[in-house]
Amino acid sequence: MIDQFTTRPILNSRGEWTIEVTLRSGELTAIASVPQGESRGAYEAVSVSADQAVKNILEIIAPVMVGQKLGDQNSLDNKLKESDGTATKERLGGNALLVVSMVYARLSARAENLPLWQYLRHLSTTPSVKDAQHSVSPRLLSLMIEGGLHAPGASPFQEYLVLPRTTTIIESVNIVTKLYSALRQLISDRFGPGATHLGDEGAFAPLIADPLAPMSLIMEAARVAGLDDKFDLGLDAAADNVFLSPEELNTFYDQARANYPLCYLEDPFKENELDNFASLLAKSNKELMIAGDDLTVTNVERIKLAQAKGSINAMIIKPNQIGTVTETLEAVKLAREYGWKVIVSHRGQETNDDFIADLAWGIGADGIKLGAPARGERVAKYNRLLEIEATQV
Ligand code: 2PG
Ligand code: MG
Repeated sequence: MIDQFTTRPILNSRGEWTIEVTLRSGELTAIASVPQGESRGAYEAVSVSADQAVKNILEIIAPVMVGQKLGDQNSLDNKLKESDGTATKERLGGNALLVVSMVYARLSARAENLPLWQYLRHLSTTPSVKDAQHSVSPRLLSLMIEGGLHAPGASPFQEYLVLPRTTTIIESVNIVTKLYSALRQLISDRFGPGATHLGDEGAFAPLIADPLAPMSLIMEAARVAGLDDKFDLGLDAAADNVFLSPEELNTFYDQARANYPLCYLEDPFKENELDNFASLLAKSNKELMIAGDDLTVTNVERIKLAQAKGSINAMIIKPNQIGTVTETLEAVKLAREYGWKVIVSHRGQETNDDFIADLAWGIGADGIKLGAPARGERVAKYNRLLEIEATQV
């Protein structure tokens, strides 16, 4: 049973306020905190200010929570949704609801003496995942070069990612750390040591106008490090913040695919351009993952719409886009029914909470998208993935 509940504002990785909640049940304690998006989709759950979230949690949510039994995520999340009562979570805030939902999951896992990923696996409503004792490691999508809203002045596109061609996290991390280091050297040699500054997610953000140049820099660094056949490339265009026409974007994607081993393309068009997504998917080979993020916002209504239009074959999962753990799992279930790949993702403004690593493992995600393998709030997730992998038999 929950007997103590505290919350307070803490800082996120961009020096802005977010919220942390501590929950106690007898001797057991769990803590959780929530991230915040920078390039947010218009259909995401509404976030309120950290001060308002603390107030809402203490005055409205805590009285409902204290005395609740642990281990019933579904009914807890339903109570949270009912207390808010809006479709967009605008009354109490998706951030206020999610941090409570997360900390409840973590404390429930502790009460059942399970690692969080296993507790989440038991909740997973996808039969093949639920029954699996362990899973293949999620594929890493690691950020090497960033731009867009995360590094204004650099590339108009938000994220140049690498996806190691290996089956374990440890081998993947070895590849991305070597590549990150080679890339730092290359950028420093080519543009001067001052050019190795970082964007908000810890990746390099060189001020080069040609949007294909980051791909060639990554491949050049890979050749130097002997890694050029060890990964594929990915791009999160975050197209809602890119001022190019759909025709210009299509030309760019054609060029990128013709010249680089691109296997992943996220938000290639704006969130309301479902038909443009669909045309790109129709003309692509099956190997290219075309993922919705701002398009789908972990929301079953948006997911159904994207399916009806034939827009995507992969989807980003971000719990704070929707506001509770249960709704996150419902979104995963539906995406799986449609045969899409599912990729759990961090956010632009992170905390050291590593919940998403357990989530990725728990749902048997196809991938997990993280920042660069540097900076504490990003490294926390890598290290938790490594820890979970080390316990797999
Ligand atoms: C994205 C994310 C994470 P943000 O667009 O995929 O990289 O960014 O949290 O700013 O929406
Ligand atoms: Mg995105």
